[in-house]
Amino acid sequence: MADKMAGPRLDRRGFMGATTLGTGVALIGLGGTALAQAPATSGQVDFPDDPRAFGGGAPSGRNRTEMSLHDCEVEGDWPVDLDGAFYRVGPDPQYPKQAQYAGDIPFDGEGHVSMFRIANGHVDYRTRYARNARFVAQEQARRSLFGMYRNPSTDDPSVAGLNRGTANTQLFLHHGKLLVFKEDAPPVHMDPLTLETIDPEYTFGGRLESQTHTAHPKIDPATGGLIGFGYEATGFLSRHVNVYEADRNGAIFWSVTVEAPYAGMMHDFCVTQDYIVLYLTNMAADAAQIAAGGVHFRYDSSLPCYLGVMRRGGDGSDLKWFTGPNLFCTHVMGGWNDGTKITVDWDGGEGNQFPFFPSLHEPWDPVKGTGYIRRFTVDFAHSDSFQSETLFPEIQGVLSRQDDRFHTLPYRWGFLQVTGPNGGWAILDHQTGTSKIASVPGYQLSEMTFVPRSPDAPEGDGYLIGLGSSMAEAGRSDLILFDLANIEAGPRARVKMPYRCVGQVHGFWANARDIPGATSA
Ligand code: V55
Ligand code: FE
Repeated sequence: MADKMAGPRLDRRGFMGATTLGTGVALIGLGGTALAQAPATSGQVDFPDDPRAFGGGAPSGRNRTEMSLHDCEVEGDWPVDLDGAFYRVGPDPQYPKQAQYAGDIPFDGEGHVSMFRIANGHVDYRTRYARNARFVAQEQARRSLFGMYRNPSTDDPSVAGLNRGTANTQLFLHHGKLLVFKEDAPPVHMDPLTLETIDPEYTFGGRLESQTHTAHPKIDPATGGLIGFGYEATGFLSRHVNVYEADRNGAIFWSVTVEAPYAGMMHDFCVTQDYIVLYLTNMAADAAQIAAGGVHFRYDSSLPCYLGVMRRGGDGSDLKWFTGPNLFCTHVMGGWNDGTKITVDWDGGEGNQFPFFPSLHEPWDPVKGTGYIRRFTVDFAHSDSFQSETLFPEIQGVLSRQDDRFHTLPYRWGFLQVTGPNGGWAILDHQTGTSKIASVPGYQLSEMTFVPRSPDAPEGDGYLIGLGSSMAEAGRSDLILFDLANIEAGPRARVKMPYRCVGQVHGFWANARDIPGATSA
């Protein structure tokens, strides 16, 4: 991929590029500006050669192949008692865009889900597209019918009013269902073993009030319940945010709709035992840009970002929007509350972290876009604004994670995707304030997911799992497992894939005991 990109593109790639989106996805795009030499439209499936175009450049920028590989080749010491599935999802362009939309951004690719089913030291691999309304319509038409990222005015008239969701960002196993998310639509429900699409628009039995759903819901470890939200909840460009909680069986028992100061990207949120913590970034929905045929968002550094806090289970009237140092935060690492005092850790930059969305006031700045762990603190009862402190200043990265069994609670271990040439997976110890980096020489690593050594293992006792791309082998993929008890020894085990796997944004680990029908072969 790198060799296909010229000059200034290298900065962008060095910043987030393949490190963020994993194998096969070049994180570039012109965000609404037409390419100088748009490819001619024809009936043939012919992706543009220009790597800046949607799905363009080397074939590794897309995959499009639904695969099954029974009994992959494994190396090293796969823990025989590890029994579960590692799921991943990312955008994988189904069709080239119509010529005038070739400048669309990678975030608009159709969601391609992959699964490594791991049991008894054996690993089976399977991938399937999320067959939602958009995918099926385009499959039948044998061409792209949707225009720019989250801009329905650019769609083919034949798909007017159809769900535009791409199911390409993150997935969760909850109440036995694999739910695949894109933040502008309800989830797609897929079978967690076959990856067959069961419901292209899952609404929790009709009880989801929001028209949208975050890619980053949370599971409360105390109850097993699912807490999620949607922004632009009551319609395209609406300022409404819906927050809900479902029990461990997926029954929504709390749902409240509140209003944000403006419509902007709210990618992730934090749930504590007592509070919901929203974050509105100044990646603002831009009606004028949308009307002009561009992408949904424009970065507006003059707008304040807001931390929105309300009690869980209330009617939403206690919601307070706090301002603070105007940081562009994207992913929550962890958070908790101690009485009315709330702490939330994010990865975040001083400026826009997404170079492919247009900026209103200034050119994209790679230094301001660089992510660090930002600890936000606020007293719900007494503060007028929130405070921020940068933790682990020696570590720069994106896509922060934790041992998800400790979300809502005080936590010790955090993980971060480290950007730059010596990239890898950072392991952050909040108790000692120390950090380590797990890396594999010659490999570029995608986002990692924490895997508990056993379902009841102590916090942080387990593994990090994720994909690596071998730079010397044209990006050929290994599934890599580090044992957190001994990262210095390098990967404890690998799956050697015979090809470059489909790219990803995020991944999720599910234990076999939570997957209906999973029998250890
Ligand atoms: C993100 C990803 C998206 C999106 C909005 O990583 C935000 C953040 C893959 O799509 O549409
Ligand atoms: Fe995300």
